[in-house]
Amino acid sequence: MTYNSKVYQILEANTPKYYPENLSYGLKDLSPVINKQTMNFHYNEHYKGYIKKLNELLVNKPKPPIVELIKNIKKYDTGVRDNAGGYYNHSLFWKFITPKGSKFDSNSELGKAIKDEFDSFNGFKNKFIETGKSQFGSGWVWLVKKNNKLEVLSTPNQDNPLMGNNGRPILGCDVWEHAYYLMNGPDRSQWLSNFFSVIHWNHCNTLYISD
Ligand code: MN3
Repeated sequence: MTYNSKVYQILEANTPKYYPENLSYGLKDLSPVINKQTMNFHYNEHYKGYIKKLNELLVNKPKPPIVELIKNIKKYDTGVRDNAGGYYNHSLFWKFITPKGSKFDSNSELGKAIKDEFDSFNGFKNKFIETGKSQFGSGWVWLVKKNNKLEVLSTPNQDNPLMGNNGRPILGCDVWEHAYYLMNGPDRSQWLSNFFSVIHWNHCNTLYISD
């Protein structure tokens, strides 16, 4: 059979391209900050749902690497924006956290940059919590690196800072109700505060120094 590039392109375009990231811990391992039921719904229902929908929306269409799609989101409609953001944001989020957290190292590159930008770790923590609390409705709060500086900002829905060229995520917290309601009810401040005890600071530092 001769190689037919047109047929190959059609097959390629129809192949699901986006897959869930595996978790490096068990669904119950973040408990009590994130209980097993929340992790199960969040990972198996919400996260996999965004991926399934994204693959469906882009069937017969090019499927670039997810970070490229996110950076070029203006070329796509709202459905792709929401589901691609949901996929990418959560893929990042599962790695921002680890059972019991990893110790914040004030002598790491990220630790020094946080002190430079926010005066102290607590200055940063307060700003992150306050920004997450102030995001009206569903969204995310982020620590980003932009022009070699750190900034804290929030995004609505499943938007990612890269969609608006607003910096590269170093840390982010999901402030959708599905992320915390089973543990914290409507108390988003408590969720954001508890989130600090499961942050994977070693991973965040690796992201910070990686460019
Ligand atoms: Mn979520």
